[in-house]
Amino acid sequence: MALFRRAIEHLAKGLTKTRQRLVGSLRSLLAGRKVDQALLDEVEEQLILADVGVSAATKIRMDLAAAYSEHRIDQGEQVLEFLKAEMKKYWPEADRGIHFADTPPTVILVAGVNGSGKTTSIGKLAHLFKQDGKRVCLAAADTYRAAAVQQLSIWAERIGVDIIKGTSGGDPAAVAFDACAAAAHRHADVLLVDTAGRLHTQENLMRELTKMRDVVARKIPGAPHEVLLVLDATTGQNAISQARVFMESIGVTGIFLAKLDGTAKGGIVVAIRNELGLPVKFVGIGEKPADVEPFDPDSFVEALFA
Ligand SMILES: Nc1nc2c(ncn2[C@@H]2O[C@H](COP(=O)(O)OP(=O)(O)O)[C@@H](O)[C@H]2O)c(=O)[nH]1
Ligand SMILES: [Mg+2]
Repeated sequence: MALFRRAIEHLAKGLTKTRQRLVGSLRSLLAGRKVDQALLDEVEEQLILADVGVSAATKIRMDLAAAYSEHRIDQGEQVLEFLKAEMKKYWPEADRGIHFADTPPTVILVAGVNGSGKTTSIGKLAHLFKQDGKRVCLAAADTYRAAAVQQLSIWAERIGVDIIKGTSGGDPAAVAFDACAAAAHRHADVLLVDTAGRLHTQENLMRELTKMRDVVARKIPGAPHEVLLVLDATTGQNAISQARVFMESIGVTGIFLAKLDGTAKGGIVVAIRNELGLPVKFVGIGEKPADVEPFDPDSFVEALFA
């Protein structure tokens, strides 16, 4: 319970902008009003403004309208309670945890466009896993930019985990391959593989990532055990279309939603669930190693409405 509360407080801080935007405006809209169709229209509009996505907002409005006609909600204030309960139900069966390999190392490929927050999110995950007592290795397979390798090295040093690097400009798949061998040799529990987010063309990037996937699978049976796609929450609906491309090409198993602290459009979490059907596994809420929380709908919704 104490842990749950701490997660909510931590999340609530990260969700300040979204809460002010979404819940703040809903509260003032709903205060002292009786529910009617016009009010429900306004609620729907606020949800869309917070990037919940049109289809999710429409569905929520329909559920609200049904509850209204069945006299389950009548006062504006009850709408908030209804929304809270409704949003918690949005992630019923989703598998949010990391699938760890039966035989370590668990290989986690981390993909996403440049600047989405891959390297930072890898640092946070490494920190989280290390706190759990796991032995963590990082693979610097974004070999196209020297700065990228250096950035990951700084994180490795900061957190105190191993890093496997290749030669600058070398073959990223070769780095991933060597990192698998090294991680197994060092009895690592988890290997986090950083990848490039941009090549000359999107096709090139997807081919490169697919190759990396295949190489890793050849070295360690069952790998990659997770393919996490890092999305930048501040890019709103753009993130959704990006995700579709990655999903088609490399088979994403979950989302790391970064930079939730930097946006008032945190409703994107609902849109991801509704439009992509992919589990958000972690959210990033700042730039420090500890600024990450495993995604859990109950604590997320409590934090949003805190
Ligand atoms: N506020 C905030 N900034 C973040 C978060 N995650 C990453 N960033 C910042 O986003 C920028 C790009 O991150 P980086 O990890 O280099 O992205 P990459 O190109 O995908 O590897 C950096 O300035 C990070 O500090 C987050 O959760 N919150
Ligand atoms: Mg990077």
